[in-house]
Amino acid sequence: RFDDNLRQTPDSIKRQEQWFRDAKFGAFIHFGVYSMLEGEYKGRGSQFRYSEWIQVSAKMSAAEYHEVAKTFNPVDFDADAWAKTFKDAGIRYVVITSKHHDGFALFDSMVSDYNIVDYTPFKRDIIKELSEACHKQGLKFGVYYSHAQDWDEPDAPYLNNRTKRSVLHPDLPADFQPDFDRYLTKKSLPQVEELVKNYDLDLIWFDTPADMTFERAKLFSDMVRKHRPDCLINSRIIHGGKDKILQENLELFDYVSIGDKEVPTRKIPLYVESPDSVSTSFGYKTKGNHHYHTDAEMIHRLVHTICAGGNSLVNNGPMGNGKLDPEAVRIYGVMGEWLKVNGESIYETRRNPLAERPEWGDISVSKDGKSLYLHVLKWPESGSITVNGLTTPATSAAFLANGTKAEFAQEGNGLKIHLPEQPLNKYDTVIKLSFAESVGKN
Ligand code: H79
Repeated sequence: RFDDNLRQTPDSIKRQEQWFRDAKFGAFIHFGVYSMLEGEYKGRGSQFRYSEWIQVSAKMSAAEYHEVAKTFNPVDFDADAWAKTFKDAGIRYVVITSKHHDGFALFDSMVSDYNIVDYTPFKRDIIKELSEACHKQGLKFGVYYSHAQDWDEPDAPYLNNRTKRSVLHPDLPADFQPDFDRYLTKKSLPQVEELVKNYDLDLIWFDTPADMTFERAKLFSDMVRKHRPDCLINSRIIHGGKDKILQENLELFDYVSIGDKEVPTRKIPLYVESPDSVSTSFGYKTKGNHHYHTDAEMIHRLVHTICAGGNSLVNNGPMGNGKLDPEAVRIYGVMGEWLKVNGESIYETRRNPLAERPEWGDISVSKDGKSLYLHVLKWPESGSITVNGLTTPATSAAFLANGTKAEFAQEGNGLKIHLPEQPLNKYDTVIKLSFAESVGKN
């Protein structure tokens, strides 16, 4: 999927370097009408992994979904409380669904009344409130926007025909001819214009580029850049999460979104972000097949993503009443506590500069290249770990957990560190290995 000779544009690199490459840890939020249903409608739909897909998984017509949307009233929504929870967990940026594939907008849109202000008793602009709360906390703020799919619009492409248009829109004339460009002109592009003009966005996260040609995607990237030149754009403006990235498309976006919940296993030549989640779903789910990751899994997923050269955007699905999911809050809390001690090995680091990913864990490096962070994820029975491929002598080694020195011996390119019997942290014991010179870039 990634040719080694791919080259990002200098403009994109500049935009990334303003904050994105140092931020590393973001919160993704999937919130909408589907949050109320928790993955099931009239006993149907829970077989899908993702609760935000309920309209499709339960085969709800647009009219049926509208009836649910009219009751969306997340009275306990408190943007300041959300932002504080994220901030306390060491999160540096937040990306929330401003419109998912269901077509329902969480912002005050003049383009379509199918939005939280005009269509529900709640009548408050969630995107506005959250953007202000996040910026007050010093967090960067972005929105997810499903620009190609829209289950409320018969003109939008339908999941590569996985779902019949006639299920969602049973009253369409038999000879209905969908016109994707009509949908783009009428709703998708004008809503993106509203978002970039009216909201203080640091990032816009497009998703699922069904039928998205270069020409169509360029309309979106031109729109964003005209109004908000520093706003980052993800690759799903044109590439799906599993697509092969093409050099000629790199001018359209700033960084690559890898697959949903994908944890990179090797170094990637472009700057990436993993859309991860605390659980198997993105939207809040209690029905059917669903589980949360363990605390250790969450920290290991974060570490591997950062060491491969990317950011981790960890999703939580708030509940229909507007409160954050308590289990997601707990998991973020665990990650935040770990980061308070070990954050130096995550924030502002760069990917592993050595040729190999070690079998005992993974490696990140400080921006100046003079300190390696050895993440010991699997405590070795041998009582020691080795680091191979070094070209310069190490000067010190210390455990981040308590600052104590680690004993090491270097012979040429190989370095051996003796470990205590027990790990110093139950998820990841980090050793800072420092050098007088940079160990090299990768
Ligand atoms: O917003 C989240 C997903 O809803 C969205 N991207 C992330 C960030 C997404 N859009 N499309 N896809 C994911 C891929 C579609 C997967 C599916 Fe399925 C295949 C949906 C229905 C069939 C997987 C398998 C989920 C249910 C069954």
